[in-house]
Amino acid sequence: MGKKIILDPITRIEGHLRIDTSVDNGEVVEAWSKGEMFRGFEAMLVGRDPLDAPVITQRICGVCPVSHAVASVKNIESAIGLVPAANGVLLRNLILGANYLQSHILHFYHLAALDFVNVEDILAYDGNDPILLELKSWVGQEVRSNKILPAAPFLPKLDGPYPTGNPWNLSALSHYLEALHIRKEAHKMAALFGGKIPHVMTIVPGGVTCGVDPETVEDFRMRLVTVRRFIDEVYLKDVLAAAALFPEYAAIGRGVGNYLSYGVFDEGNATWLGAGTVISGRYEPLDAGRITEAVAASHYADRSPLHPSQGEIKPQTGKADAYSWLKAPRYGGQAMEVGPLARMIVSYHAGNPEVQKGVNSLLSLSGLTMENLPSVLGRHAARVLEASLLAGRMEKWLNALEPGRPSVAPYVARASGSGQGLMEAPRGALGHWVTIENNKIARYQCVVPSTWNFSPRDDAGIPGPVEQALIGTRLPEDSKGLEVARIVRSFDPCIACAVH
Ligand code: NFE
Ligand code: MG
Repeated sequence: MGKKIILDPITRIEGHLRIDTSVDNGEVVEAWSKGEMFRGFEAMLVGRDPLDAPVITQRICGVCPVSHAVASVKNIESAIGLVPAANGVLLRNLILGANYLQSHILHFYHLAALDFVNVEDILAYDGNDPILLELKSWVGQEVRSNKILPAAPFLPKLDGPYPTGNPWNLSALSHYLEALHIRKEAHKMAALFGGKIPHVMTIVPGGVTCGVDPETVEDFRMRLVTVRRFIDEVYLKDVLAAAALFPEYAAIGRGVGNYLSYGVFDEGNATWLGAGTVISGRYEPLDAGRITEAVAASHYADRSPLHPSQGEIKPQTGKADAYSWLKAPRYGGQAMEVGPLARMIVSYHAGNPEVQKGVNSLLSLSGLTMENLPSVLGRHAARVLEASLLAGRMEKWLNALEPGRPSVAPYVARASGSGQGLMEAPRGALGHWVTIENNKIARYQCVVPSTWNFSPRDDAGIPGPVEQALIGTRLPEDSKGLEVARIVRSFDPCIACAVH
């Protein structure tokens, strides 16, 4: 006799996500990913000046605003034929890089790692370390009052097997606190060149308005050293510890097996992390003409499927068979996984030597293999690898800045045109498309990383990547959905972005 496991809402993520699963004979046989809200950013942009787009689209999200700023200015630049200044491109990489580091650390320590931590175990520890005492006081209060305290978001948690008496529990919780300070450093880095964060002020079509001041460059460099040390000495070790403690998660949450990257971090005419797809283990260059969005299972009356340059916004409640406010992006009709794992796999197959070396070293350290990299553990491992490689690369971009040279090219408006801005946000492939008519935005469409990963079924009935990652998962008899939550969070969902 089958049963349903419903997680509603999924907590410790961005936005409103509900996951339904049908379980038969201890196995997930069906899964539905449901975005539970409508927002309307694309509609708000119609009729506005194109220069409003980077300002407004950043407000889609407080976690990845820099990505929307970069996608938006690339989009406008492509529509009006503007080439950004070299310093501006480097500064964008640095602001975006700081936001990536912040986001990856946030995801591991503050959103996902608690899925694997025996929080109450902390009460059994002896010692006078101030962090231990602080943790014990919070967790003790939570356990006694049996409710969530604002200061300590560790409990309640889903029932299930957690490690007891293992140093991992203390390590993960104390690094939860340290990671808050490290994220503050990363935020300061983004604000040094971005003016403020979240929602930076300086990224505009043509470049970055803040200029290159040597003192600010050195301030950024010092903070990067701190963040990089944390990634290489703490974050990486904690991911490896989780891999050693939960080896079964190398075989859980495999997913769709197709990977997409638009490429990110501009360097000359190329990107540091490359664009392309890997389908059935084969690399192909990116063809942006193959991107579509379908709405058969989505609450929209749009025509379906459509290329984003022709995208529509016709919300429709009560539509038969619709179960999500996300659309269903597809590439040549296929569901594609996006995100750090996809970027590492695409760059690896495209022959990026730095990524190949990093992936090979990660596999030997973690005991993972190329075959089980697509998994819950593989996604966490790919994320920390990317953070580590990126922190190293940012040093190069800092060194390439040229004080005294312009960081922004003059903006000359065009009355009409159309453009696309493709880049990679921390969570994966992000595209913005614009049509300008009579100096105003006539159409603006975003197709966002979590829209790819958390998409519902498409017109052909093909489930989205997360739905496919859940189907086939074996669950213990008494499961309350902990395994489901671990798979879902490995994709780092942001439903605020996904619906926009
Ligand atoms: Ni709201 Fe975002 C990232 C974008 S995800 S976090 O990363 O774009 O869908
Ligand atoms: Mg959209």
